[in-house]
Amino acid sequence: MSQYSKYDSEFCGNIPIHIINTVQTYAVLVVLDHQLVIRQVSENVDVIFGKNARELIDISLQELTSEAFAEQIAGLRENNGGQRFTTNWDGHYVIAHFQPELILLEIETGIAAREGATFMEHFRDMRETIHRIDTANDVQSVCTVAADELKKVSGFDKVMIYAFDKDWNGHVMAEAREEEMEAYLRFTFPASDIPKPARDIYKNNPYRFIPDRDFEPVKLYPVINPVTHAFLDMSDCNVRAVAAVHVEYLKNMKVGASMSVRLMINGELWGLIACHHRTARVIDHQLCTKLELLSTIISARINTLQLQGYFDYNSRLNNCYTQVIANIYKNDKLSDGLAAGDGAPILMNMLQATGMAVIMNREVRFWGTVPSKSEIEDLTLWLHLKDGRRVFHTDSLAAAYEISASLAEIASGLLAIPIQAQQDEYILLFRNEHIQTTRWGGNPEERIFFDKDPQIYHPRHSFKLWQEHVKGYSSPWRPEEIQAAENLRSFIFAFLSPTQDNRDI
Ligand code: BLA
Repeated sequence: MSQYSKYDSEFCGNIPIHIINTVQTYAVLVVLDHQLVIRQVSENVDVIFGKNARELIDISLQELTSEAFAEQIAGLRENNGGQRFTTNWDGHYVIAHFQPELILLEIETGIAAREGATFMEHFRDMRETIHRIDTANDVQSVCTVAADELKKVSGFDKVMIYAFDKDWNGHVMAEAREEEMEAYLRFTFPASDIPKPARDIYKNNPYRFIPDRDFEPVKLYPVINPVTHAFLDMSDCNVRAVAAVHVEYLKNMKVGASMSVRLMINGELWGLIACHHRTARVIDHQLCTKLELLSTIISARINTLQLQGYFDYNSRLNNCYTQVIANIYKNDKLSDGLAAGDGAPILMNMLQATGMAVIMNREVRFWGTVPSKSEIEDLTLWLHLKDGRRVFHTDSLAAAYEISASLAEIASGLLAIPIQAQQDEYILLFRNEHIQTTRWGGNPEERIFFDKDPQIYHPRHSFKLWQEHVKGYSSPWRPEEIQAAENLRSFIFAFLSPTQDNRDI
């Protein structure tokens, strides 16, 4: 709900997660200038290189690793168009990131499996999963299949498919979990749980991996990057340490390890694959890559089905629209065309209205469930003050105009198509109230606790179901419906304009 979005933009959104200046322990970070000289490192470098951070500063990558590896990194810098790249050195997975002045190498401390499976073998493992995702027939089924399949592929205790709404609250569409874990299926989580800076990072980085919630953050040495003279921008860095509020959040959720993989549609974050494990769990980089690949297949399937849905919906609208116009022509007069035969029911069906009134020639005609004649007359007086050249629409008449609860029940949604607004002539379409129930994961009003010191705050402790019922709204008018109503308004204008013969007088 929009009243909860304040914390996102004004509060949680200000946490500077990209300059946290510490890393998690599953990898070390080596920061080079473009001459491939080491300028900054994480203080755990000794785990891999046997030397402390100070000893590595100002030596070349070639000296630290090998000529071949340094050449590979230089080649990637030239040819990779700034994209991150995964390679390996001495049995360790390495992710390289290229910034204008710096190159960041994340080197995993674990040793990768030497006997890597071939691409064919990996593909064979995933073929059935891909087939199931690709043959799911609606978005909900894709999510259900994806949660089940990804739990099997990843081995996480719980996998959720999480979809964002227009206010960036997230809805758990599907969940596959170990029985003992708390169920979040069909729960909604407020936007502030994943604030904008955290969401933005998925644009460049396909996943966020936190293998051990209880890691001891490791500092960078030196603290200020000597090339940029600023804190290191770690936005794209996987091993970046985790904001304290989120560590606490994971603790409260009893999650030991977490991984979230983006679901992107047309360059926008549509949702996340949220994976939880009850204990700490480092997963192999190959598995991260597999989940990244599957996430693109899931996104593509959701995109296809959504496009198919828009197409089907628009075809239905166009079909109804043609029938409405044909009926007006057949009857020669606008009022008869809208009222005679199936005219009104088709228009109501086209715009999914539960009631309709046509106010024309000082007459009011009704279909379906509508307000009383005097209420409609009051409404038209109010509409008179609006821009009579455009369609007016609202999904909460109560928010725009003072109405009684009983009127809200039948007319929370209003779409007014002006016939001749100066003369208070309209087609009014009503939608009844649709009480919206949101199943929040914990009371969203209590999602942040402040300490006595207001600088210190904590996330909520409970994610138990907290239901909210919002009254006074109808289902929203879709943009395609508003466009169809605008088209009808233009048609009516043209129909009435030439001679004015076509109307009842
Ligand atoms: C990050 N919050 C995140 C992330 C997720 C969530 C997925 C990305 C990191 C990760 O994968 O663990 C939230 N995880 C969820 C939700 C579900 C889930 C909703 O599984 C539901 C099933 N968090 C708060 C509050 C603030 C906050 C009150 O609860 C701010 C005041 C911030 N969340 C926050 C921050 C990050 C984050 C700053 C980024 C952490 C980081 O990347 O360092």
